Amino acid sequence: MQKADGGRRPPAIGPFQGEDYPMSDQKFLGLDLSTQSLTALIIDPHDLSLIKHQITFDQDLPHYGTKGGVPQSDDPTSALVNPIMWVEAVEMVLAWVKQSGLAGSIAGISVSAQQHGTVFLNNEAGKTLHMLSPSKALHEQLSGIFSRRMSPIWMDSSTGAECAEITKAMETGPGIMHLTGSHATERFAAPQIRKFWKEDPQAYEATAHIALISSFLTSLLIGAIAPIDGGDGLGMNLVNMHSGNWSASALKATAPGLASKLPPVITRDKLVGPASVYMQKRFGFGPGCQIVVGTGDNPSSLAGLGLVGEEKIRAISLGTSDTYFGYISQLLDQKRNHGHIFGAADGGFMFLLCFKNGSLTREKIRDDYGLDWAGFSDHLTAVRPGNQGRIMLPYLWPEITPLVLDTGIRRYGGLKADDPAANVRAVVEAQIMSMYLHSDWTGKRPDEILITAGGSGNRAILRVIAQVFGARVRAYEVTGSAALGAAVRAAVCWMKADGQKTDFGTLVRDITGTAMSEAIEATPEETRIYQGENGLIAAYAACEAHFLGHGPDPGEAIARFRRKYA
Ligand code: XUL
Repeated sequence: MQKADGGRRPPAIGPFQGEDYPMSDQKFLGLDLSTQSLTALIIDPHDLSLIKHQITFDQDLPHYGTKGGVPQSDDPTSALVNPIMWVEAVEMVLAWVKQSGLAGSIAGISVSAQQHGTVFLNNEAGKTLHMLSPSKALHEQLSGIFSRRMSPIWMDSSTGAECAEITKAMETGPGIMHLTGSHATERFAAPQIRKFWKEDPQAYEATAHIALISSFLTSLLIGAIAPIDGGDGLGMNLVNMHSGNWSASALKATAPGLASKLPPVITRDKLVGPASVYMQKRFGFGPGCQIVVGTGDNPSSLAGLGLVGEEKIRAISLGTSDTYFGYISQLLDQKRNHGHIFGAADGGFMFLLCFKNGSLTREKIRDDYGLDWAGFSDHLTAVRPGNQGRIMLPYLWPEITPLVLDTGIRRYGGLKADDPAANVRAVVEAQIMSMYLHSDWTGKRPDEILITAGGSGNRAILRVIAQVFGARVRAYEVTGSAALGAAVRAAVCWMKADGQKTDFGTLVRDITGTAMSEAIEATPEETRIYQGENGLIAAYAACEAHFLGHGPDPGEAIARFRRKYA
């Protein structure tokens, strides 16, 4: 099926070949491309084994000159990555899968990727992906398929003007938030596409396909342009969350001719094609190996934590960015200034708040005071909850929630820069209180919170989360819930197609076994220091409102806190 542009449609899915994989040979591969690394995780849902391999962009692909996975830029609002680096990373991890001797047993694969980043492909892309030569590496053959050399990623916040334009163009209808689940958001695909169209209309014109990073990597696996899933698709400001299709008014507000450059949207996990002939010949996957639609790292984490369908337990990911998220079966349509609705693997939804000043900010404070993580944790525990009303607004990078472009650390309530322990406590309290404050629209406060990603190993940070939220907190000790989510999504979708009984919660519990840490709980007195009347959250909110220019000097709010709690 040749398309007019010379590209090809995704291959027909063909008869499901579950019988090619006897039980002992049903392994599933999750590929998770985060900001800083690419992880391959192989799970076996029958013997419950799990093996993993990771490559880190800065160390393993030094020729791209990245720091934290992104080339350095003088403009703090810009974050662009060469997509061929991701392709080379895929080549490296799949070479590991081949070496592991397990490729032939892999029945299904799915991708998880950092959300929002866009990859712009020319009209050679479809054909080239289909005709790859197995004797050559992926990145050696794909450098000619891009119509834009650098892909904007989620850390880019340079599209304020385009967000305003899109919002205005859509204000006569129900509005962009009601339609797409998010305000026009700097890092989302629509404003990024609009900016590209405005700055380089010719290159935009030469773009035949716009992919998200998750659909781009899936395209590499099936050898054709892959669909976009609703989990990642709702992070574009382009999909109508009520219908699950592209929104005509959002497309129109974004850039001309956009509909023809976008693939179909799939709103629940589905097989999208077999591994391409190239993948079979070069890396040893079997002809029956099926690819499950790729998604964003957050919808994937939701699956990897076993929370698809679970509304009482919420999750916090302490990664490059920190996120607070949870499953919702019904759309929440409260008026709100922050947060997003994305799709979930079962066709339901999830809410998410993203905080850009996550682990990199904690690391910077740790380094500024010459500490290691043990020292950081000691300081964090040494200071009493509430930090005597000393408060920090730690915007070392432009912040997403709330939107702050003017970077820097602001200190209130007598917090002195030369006091390491007070600053360590202040940065962590600020991060967690911001999560609590800005998630007031997400329904009932949770009884339990699961913590994932790099920071989840730090029990001192987990304790602050328990104190601020007043919830039981458990660390999820399989670092990499997004990678596990990718593997588990591949398994659940494939096994269901094979007629086997399975669901996310059971499979994740079985695979992770004892990987959930003992619960950490705070005392009610500790939580009252934050949530009580005139508590630290109220004082923090006053500092934030003052800084954002819509509140009085927070001195009085801090004094009220001190009178009651310090
Ligand atoms: C979510 C977001 C980040 C990225 C990178 O909206 O921007 O969590 O997905 O992890």
